[in-house]
Amino acid sequence: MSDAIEYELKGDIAILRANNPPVNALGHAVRSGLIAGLERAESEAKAALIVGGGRTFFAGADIKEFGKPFKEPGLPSVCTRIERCSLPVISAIHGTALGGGLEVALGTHYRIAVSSAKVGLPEVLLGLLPGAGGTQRLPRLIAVERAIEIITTGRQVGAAEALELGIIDEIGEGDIEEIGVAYAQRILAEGKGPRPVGNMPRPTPVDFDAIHQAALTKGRGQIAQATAVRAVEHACNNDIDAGIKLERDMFMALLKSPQSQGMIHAFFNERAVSKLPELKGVEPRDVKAIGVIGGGTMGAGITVAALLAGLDVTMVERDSSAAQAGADRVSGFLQGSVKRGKLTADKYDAIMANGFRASDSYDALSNADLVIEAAFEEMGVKKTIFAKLDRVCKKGAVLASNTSYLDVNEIAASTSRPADVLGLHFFSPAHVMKLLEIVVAADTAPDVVATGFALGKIMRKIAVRSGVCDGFIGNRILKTYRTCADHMVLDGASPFEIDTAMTAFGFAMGPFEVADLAGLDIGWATRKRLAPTRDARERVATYADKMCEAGHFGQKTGQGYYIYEKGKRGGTPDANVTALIEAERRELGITPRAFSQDEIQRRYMCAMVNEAAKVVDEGFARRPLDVDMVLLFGYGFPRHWGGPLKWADLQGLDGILVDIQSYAKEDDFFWQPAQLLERLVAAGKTFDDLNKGDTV
Ligand code: T1G
Repeated sequence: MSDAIEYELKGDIAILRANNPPVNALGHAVRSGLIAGLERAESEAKAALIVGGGRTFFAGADIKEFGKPFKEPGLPSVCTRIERCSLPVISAIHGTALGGGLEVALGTHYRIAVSSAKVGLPEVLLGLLPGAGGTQRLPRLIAVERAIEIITTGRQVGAAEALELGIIDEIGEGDIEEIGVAYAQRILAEGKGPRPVGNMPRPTPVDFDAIHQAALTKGRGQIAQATAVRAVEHACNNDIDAGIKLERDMFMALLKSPQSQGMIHAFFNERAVSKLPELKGVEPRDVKAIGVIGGGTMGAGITVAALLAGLDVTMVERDSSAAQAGADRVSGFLQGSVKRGKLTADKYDAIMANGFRASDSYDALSNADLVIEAAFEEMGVKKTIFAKLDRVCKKGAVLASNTSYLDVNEIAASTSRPADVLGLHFFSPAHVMKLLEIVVAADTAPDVVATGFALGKIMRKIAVRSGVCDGFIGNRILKTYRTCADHMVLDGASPFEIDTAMTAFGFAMGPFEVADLAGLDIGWATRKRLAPTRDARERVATYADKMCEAGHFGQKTGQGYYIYEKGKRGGTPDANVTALIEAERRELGITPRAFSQDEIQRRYMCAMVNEAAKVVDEGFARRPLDVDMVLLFGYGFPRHWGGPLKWADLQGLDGILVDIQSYAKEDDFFWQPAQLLERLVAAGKTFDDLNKGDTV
């Protein structure tokens, strides 16, 4: 017996206990151990119990095995072997039974869980579909529409809902193994034998064509969900063995798809990104009470994110009325969490009574372990604030700025303790967006960097290390691909065509819709800030300045690239913008030309990849995966591509370089090929090779 599955005979019950920490992934040793355990149980027991050791039932197939040579027994055959066991087989579920874990449970004959357990088939979140009978057994066990919803969303289902749906038979309390043994003994006492799900009637067909189309539309380019719908359709038209074979073929096809490679890249790297070798063994400073300077949208959002993470927060504003306004904003955000069921009313009361206070005095920060400044984006304001913090904060307090582009080195220099200063760049709305750029200045101490990452973990953010350059990682790259979009507008594409093209690529919104949402005045201020040092060769679209001069800042003024009508979702393209663009083309002597959707997407993405490669090569991002995680969690990059540099690897870097070189013939200032990209192509390597430690 492999020690990945421990075997223990307890009376008439053979216990097969998973022992593959941390999540009992169904690797080869576990799969072999299950088969061996069943064979032994059939020789000496009257029932078999499958249970997870440690903190959880099986969390699914071992994703680390994907892409490696396949080793029998495969999970589908393990589940079928369980189902055909001559003894009744019971699963006892705690923690999470996900993917192949739930498929193992569906292969058993009876299922019991503790109330805190969760089950699910999240394969679509990896660009896959359940590949070990999940699409065939679940719709036999529960209503087919419910099965499709669970499979195509990949969501986790709590024990109570699982019981109500029929996924599990009972909910028990206490030690999972004791519950499982007692349930198995009861099954025997009641004279119950095996109850194969696969022998249950085929599910009743539903309108699969309509559901398939809806899955394609909702998936915005993703294919796994729609493919899974067709797999469930096979369950309606085939016996279990034939259905499982068809499902496996579909699974293997998806496993080879670029989308699955992209989503598996995202899965592992959203975890790897905050594990920096340089921080190994570096102890973060203790953070329990934090201060937030500023009660505006960002300050209140950061405050709420910290409060929801269990931190004590003191907000400081310039005077008592601003402090009250900030407190009201915090209260409003938290009441929104209560309304959405993310926070109980009692917890809200406790936070507002004990965990939060607003003040107009910096003295209130004298005990803060860490302070985050979220005030007006102007260097003079920041320096004044940090000088005050330097005076009032205790020794060892970490002083952070939420600035989105100002030089953190300069901010640090306005204090007597630059080693305690870093940037913590949150993304708006800060209590919703997962990304946190940890901006490390020249003098920032390693344990202060570690404290930034520890705070990110407490606040359940995806924390990414960034060096200090204009825009750090995300906004610097955004400026480049946004400029590329403006160049295409000057040359003939419309903002609306570009938005359509990039939503077809998989973004939730195109760049001009995003600009309208964020506020056109932000870009306007940036263009004015950079104008004095701008290179004469740089092409800058000025039509947008005319929109801002007319007070059209986007959604907040009801008009930007689009016209927004009260009560109506989305906006309507503004014909005035088209007129402004045409006028600018005439001034520049440009004869507009057509852009296909493919060309728009290709240019946009090449600009993004090229700048990202420079950010990595210059050391502002530690690895290509860091850039991928920034774009995924801060800029709505479609997860099924894994991030811009994973997308580039999947497309082929040589083709991307060729395209950039051809664009450079039109504009060799904007399109300067990244040297890292040239080196990778010359060496026949990928960005992922760099993630694995390769160098070029
Ligand atoms: N395979 C390999 N490693 C895994 C893993 C898995 N399935 N799940 C987690 N890990 C690693 C993870 O990378 C991390 O590693 C450590 O375990 C702790 O994870 C045939 C084909 C279970 C809810 O998609 O959702 O079954 O960083 O930090 O926050 O149809 O892990 O420590 O080195 O996330 O407590 C389907 C994925 C697979 C579940 C626990 N299953 N995992 O969350 O810990 S495909 C999934 C999760 C499949 C079949 C198909 C979460 C969790 P490291 P963690 P956590």
